[in-house]
Amino acid sequence: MKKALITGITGQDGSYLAELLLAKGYEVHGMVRRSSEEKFERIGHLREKITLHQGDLLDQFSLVALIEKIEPDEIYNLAAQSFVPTSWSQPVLTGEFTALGVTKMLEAVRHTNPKIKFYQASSSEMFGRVLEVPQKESTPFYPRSPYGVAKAYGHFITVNYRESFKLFAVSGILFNHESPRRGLEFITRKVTHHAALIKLGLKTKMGVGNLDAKRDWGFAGDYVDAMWRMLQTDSPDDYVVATNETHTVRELIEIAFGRVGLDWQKHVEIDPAFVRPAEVDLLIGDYDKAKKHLGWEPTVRFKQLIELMVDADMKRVEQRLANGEQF
Ligand code: NDP
Ligand code: GDR
Repeated sequence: MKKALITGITGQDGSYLAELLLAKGYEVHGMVRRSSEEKFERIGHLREKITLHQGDLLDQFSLVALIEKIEPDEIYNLAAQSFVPTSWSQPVLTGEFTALGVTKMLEAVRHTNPKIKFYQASSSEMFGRVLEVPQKESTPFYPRSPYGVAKAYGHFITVNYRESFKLFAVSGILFNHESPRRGLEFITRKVTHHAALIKLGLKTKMGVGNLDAKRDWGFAGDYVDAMWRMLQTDSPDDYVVATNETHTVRELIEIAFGRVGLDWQKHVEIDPAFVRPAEVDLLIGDYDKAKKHLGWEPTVRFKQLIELMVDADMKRVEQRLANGEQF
């Protein structure tokens, strides 16, 4: 039985990856931060099947101790400060978690067991002000936020440890991926959740920032499968994971509100508080290499993804109402 350690297991991707690895027969371990109250909603249904350990990316020895204890075959480093706007208000913390945290994980692997296969969660935000359309593995980076800069560091340190120490370390350059488990502050989930709240009469307005930003949005369940595939190859490499389709925030809102029969223009307002100091205007990924080398392709397309998220939010809000919750 293979053993996997997932950092960031309480996040969107961590929960889908844990499900996937369990289905493949893995023994799944997750690293979680200590907090005054446990918030494990996304992995609540898996609690009996996985083992959780306390640890923190900021604490080098906690990482070493964890690897020595678990002796994993594979490590998926998904933990990060992942919200782009927070990276302007907390740039140092973002650098500590999202950039240096990767070196701490790689050092822990190198000093405990360099045979462990290591996955680093890199991001299309590294392409930033894009220097090529569509973006592929060879496209140069031009990050536009402290988050993007930190991820570029995480990417290159992963490549460097592969080349310097012959670690089986891969960097998955994943474009935006979403699901009903997406955090409420990210634009897809913010929109689908608000569509449900407004439809059910619990809110009337939603403030947003830049409607013209374009993203390549895929389904998180598909993307964690690509992560796993990257660690099953004969030699470590880097891969873009995307859908090769791009859509504006405006289109996203149109589809989500349309799904519940609302005219979005009556409910959506521009709020400058959500406009970023520097924007990534356009992202669209070329996943040809992942298709050829990993046999990976997305199965859920944009409209289907947004509609399934709206349907899930409608159900969830209706359930909370039925339980007598106040909004
Ligand atoms: P989430 O924000 O949902 O999850 C982030 C996870 O990291 C949480 O489990 C969080 O724990 C954990 N974490 C944060 N800081 C620390 C720390 N110091 N020590 C230990 N754990 C920590 O992110 P996603 O699941 O969406 O993304 C997973 C990874 O993929 C992230 O690295 C993200 O940057 C990257 N990525 C995501 C993309 C996307 O579109 N979703 C695209 C490309 C890359 P807690 O619950 O305690 O907060
Ligand atoms: P992103 O995702 O920054 O691409 O990072 P997000 O959903 O936050 O923003 C996407 C685009 O929507 C525009 N936008 C708004 N965004 C938010 N959050 N709230 C708003 O009100 C709003 N209005 C417009 C943004 O300006 C942006 O252009 C995500 C994260 O998961 C990262 O961790 C990951 O690396 C990248 O995707 C790939």
